[in-house]
Amino acid sequence: MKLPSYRFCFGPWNISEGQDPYGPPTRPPQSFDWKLAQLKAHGFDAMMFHDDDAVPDIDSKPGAQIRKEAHALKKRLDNEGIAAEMVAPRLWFSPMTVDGAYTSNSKKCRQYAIDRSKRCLDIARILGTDLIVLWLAREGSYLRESKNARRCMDYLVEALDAMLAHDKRARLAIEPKPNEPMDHAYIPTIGHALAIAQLTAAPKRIGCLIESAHAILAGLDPADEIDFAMSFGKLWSLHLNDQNGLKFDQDKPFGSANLRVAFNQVRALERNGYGRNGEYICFDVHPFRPTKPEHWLAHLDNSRRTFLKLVQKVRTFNDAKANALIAARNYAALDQLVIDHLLGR
Ligand code: GLO
Ligand code: MG
Repeated sequence: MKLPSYRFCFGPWNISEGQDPYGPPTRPPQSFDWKLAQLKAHGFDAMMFHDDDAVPDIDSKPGAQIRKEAHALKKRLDNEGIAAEMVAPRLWFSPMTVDGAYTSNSKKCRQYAIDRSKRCLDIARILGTDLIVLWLAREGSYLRESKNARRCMDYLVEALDAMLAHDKRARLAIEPKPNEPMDHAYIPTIGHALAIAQLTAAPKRIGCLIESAHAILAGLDPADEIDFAMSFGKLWSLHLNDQNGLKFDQDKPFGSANLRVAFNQVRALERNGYGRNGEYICFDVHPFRPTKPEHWLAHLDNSRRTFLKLVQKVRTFNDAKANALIAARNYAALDQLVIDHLLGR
């Protein structure tokens, strides 16, 4: 069977070193160059970037220097034949974003977040992508009374509008996540993302990115989120991974915790034609902490392998039989049809 021509990517942070809140790295730090070489050696097509993955120490550099370094990176990517899928402002590391970025209570901090986002837009333009990803990490609250959520919606719209005005061709893909690092995020689901887009000056240029684990953490089925977003033509990027229950964000390999949920995500992508407009399949996955350096990229290779195998499973699923069972309301048999198909008998 001919495999579909999906294109794949990941970010430098997906070759992580193993640190967690309870322990230090378990693998030695590696340079960006090494990570780029790995991406290429493993046959991926594009890289996702945070603004400071592209231009390190971005906050300490003037605009001209940032642009110069972005141009140099673009040259290197071109030489390697690697595309930049998107650029995302990393708005959760700076002392200015301790209590939120766009929704901080401090006007000065909100302005920092907007200015930094504009730099991110400039970098994306230079790297040849119009896609900006907004994971709204600290836009939420640890305690309900610490922020005015109503006012925060205005702040978010203000920030989105400032970005839309800064680059008239840019598209903003909101990546919702219901919690972590915040107790509660203000834009926890795709529905929230698409709704707030309507309050901005250019709703057409705001779409979304679904991450499997984030949907699961919101108590939702990622396949339904995909169908929902794609019925609006709004799924502009995707972070496939997996998640075992309502715990911390685990970023497991795609299909690792629940193969059937993964199968249904691929099914939703296939029936909606994801990728036809140039969208990439991105894996936002991390190595298990005990992983040895020699197996450092296995979680990425495995995620792609599982994805492609599931594409085959979707394409060989007996739809006629399934439809007959649906018509007969024989859901027990339908259930088993899926299980047998996934098990390969
Ligand atoms: C964390 C997010 C994070 C983003 C990345 C791009 O939970 O999934 O990995 O996807 O920073 O903005
Ligand atoms: Mg993600």
